[in-house]
Amino acid sequence: MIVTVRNDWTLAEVKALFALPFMDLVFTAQTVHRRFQEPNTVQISTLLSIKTGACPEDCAYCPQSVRFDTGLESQALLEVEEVAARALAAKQSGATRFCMGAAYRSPKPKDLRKVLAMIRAVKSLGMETCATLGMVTAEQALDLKQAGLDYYNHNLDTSPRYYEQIISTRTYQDRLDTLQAVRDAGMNVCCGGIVGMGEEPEDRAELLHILATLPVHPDSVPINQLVRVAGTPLENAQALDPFDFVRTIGVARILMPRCHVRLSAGRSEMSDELQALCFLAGANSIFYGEKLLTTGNPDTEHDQTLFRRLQIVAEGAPAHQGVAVAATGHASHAESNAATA
Ligand code: SAM
Ligand code: DTB
Ligand code: SF4
Repeated sequence: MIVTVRNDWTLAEVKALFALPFMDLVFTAQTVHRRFQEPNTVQISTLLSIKTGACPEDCAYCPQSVRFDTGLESQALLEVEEVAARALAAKQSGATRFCMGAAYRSPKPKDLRKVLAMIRAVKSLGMETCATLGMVTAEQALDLKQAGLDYYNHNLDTSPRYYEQIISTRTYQDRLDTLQAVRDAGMNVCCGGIVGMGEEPEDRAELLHILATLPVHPDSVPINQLVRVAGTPLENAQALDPFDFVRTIGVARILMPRCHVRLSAGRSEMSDELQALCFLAGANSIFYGEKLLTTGNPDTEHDQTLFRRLQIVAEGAPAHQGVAVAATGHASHAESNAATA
């Protein structure tokens, strides 16, 4: 099998991957995974909500929108020292990347200055830095890059068609513009979406098609399963067939062989076996720590046990630290654009 990194996938090809028999899809995804990624290795990110709630946007999935009564307590932008202390604790428990999330439509200049100080503080701990602050301009993206921001997370969330039913306060094009500003500033792009919002299978295919035909594939692709939060318009969304979640991971892996596919929100509702299937289908990144932004995530002890049971090691962490529990004995990432299996 010839495996090449491509940006010219057609929607028909993406749909054909989704239509593969489940075992064929997982087998193909794992084969691609092993050509481009370190097997048995998962990258560990920790999330911190640095500004919580009272967001003016109307994203129908989100507990932080000011428009929905979810009982969430708002929290103003944290102090730099507190963020640095939380990052240090995350590092000590095995995380290599620290992601700071803020419930903004887009950051105001005064707030951005404080976030830049947070980025410098986290970077000085030797961690990779990531932020998700809503829309940013080209100038703001350059400021973030200069402060030492490695990754910027901004999701497309779903297909353009279904997006219209989920968010009205910013357009799909706004999101693409932010991604371009981030790319142009030289930062790594972290961009994915949410599944289980009541979308059709075609919407999942279209989302992945758009991600896989961006000028450059995102470096990280978070695949979130909707966390159905009471008080949001999607609180009663129908649960997705777990195999369709795995299919989404597998197709993302095949389309974007070099990226980190992150098994993101929704792990608290997944069995260990389902998570293992996601890793088999090519997921190689997770959020680690007992909270995502405002909702729960598995206990760290539980994740450590899961990693030990699956002999998964944390990317970039020495074996004695936290979740790094075994050695893989495998060579480094495949480096060429095309590999033959
Ligand atoms: N406010 C910024 C923005 O929207 O770009 C950054 C924070 S926002 C919470 C980051 C991402 O979290 C969203 O784009 C969405 O993909 C994801 N998210 C939010 N609520 C979620 C939920 N209930 N379930 C799954 N993912 C969710
Ligand atoms: C992403 O794609 N998922 C994370 C991160 N990027 C910022 C956020 C998930 C949020 C889940 C709902 C919550 O905890 O508020
Ligand atoms: Fe605000 Fe981001 Fe939540 Fe949308 S997803 S309501 S922009 S915090």
